[in-house]
Amino acid sequence: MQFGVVTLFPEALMGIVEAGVVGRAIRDGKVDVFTESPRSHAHDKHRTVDDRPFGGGPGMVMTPQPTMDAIGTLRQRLPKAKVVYLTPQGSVFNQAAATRFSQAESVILLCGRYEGIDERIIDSAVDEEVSLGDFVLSGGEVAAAAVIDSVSRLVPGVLGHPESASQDSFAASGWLDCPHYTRPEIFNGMAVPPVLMSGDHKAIALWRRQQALTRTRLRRPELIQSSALTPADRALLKKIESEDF
Ligand code: 9D3
Repeated sequence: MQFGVVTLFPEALMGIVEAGVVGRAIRDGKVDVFTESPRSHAHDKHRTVDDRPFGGGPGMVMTPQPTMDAIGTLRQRLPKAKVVYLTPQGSVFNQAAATRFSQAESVILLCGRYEGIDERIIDSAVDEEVSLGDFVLSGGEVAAAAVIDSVSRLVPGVLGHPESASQDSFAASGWLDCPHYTRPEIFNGMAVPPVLMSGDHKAIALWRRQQALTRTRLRRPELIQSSALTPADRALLKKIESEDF
């Protein structure tokens, strides 16, 4: 999987993605991340990439030419790549979008700074607009790093067997995960739930499913789709709802 990233902060972007699982995937040649800065395509004395908004108002807007030329440079290497603009105006990124992107050979991610980019860049070069959600970031780099991370995890061979087998929250069931515990058995007076020490694998699986369903129901009720519930889940849910959480 190849990612091209248009960013004014290539070092910051690479600093995030070169850590951990994705960093190893890059070193193993399973994932490639190329950056291109609009700054390299600005030819005036001050290498200007932004200007004041027509119509007035606060902040600055990224001008079309340097950013279009940076996209063009990445396109030479990634001719088939879709261009995805990270923006608060986009549709909210989720695991289904990550899966869809992971099926492509390559993606070009476009990071904005300032108030955003000139709309004509979007009209002429952007295929899709994606947001991380309803909160304000300073630019697209943190969002691009999140997209690269989540998509790379879905590339075959990037996760080792233990990790891929561990059912990721969302991907696996669409529910939140159950709580996890490790040694010591008692920490600051808090014990591990006894069922986890029982060796009864059926009871453990039932407890974990109950915990996952309970916290999903409490924290993210919109994730529970009744059509996806087994009869056992329905019974658990009925019990949870009667128990006045
Ligand atoms: C405070 C500035 N806002 C004025 C109305 C608008 C604004 C412009 C640019 C808000 C954020 C940004 C920069 N954000 C991103 O580039 C961004 C982002 C985000 O802020 N939140 C969630 N997902 C994303 S993806 C890219």
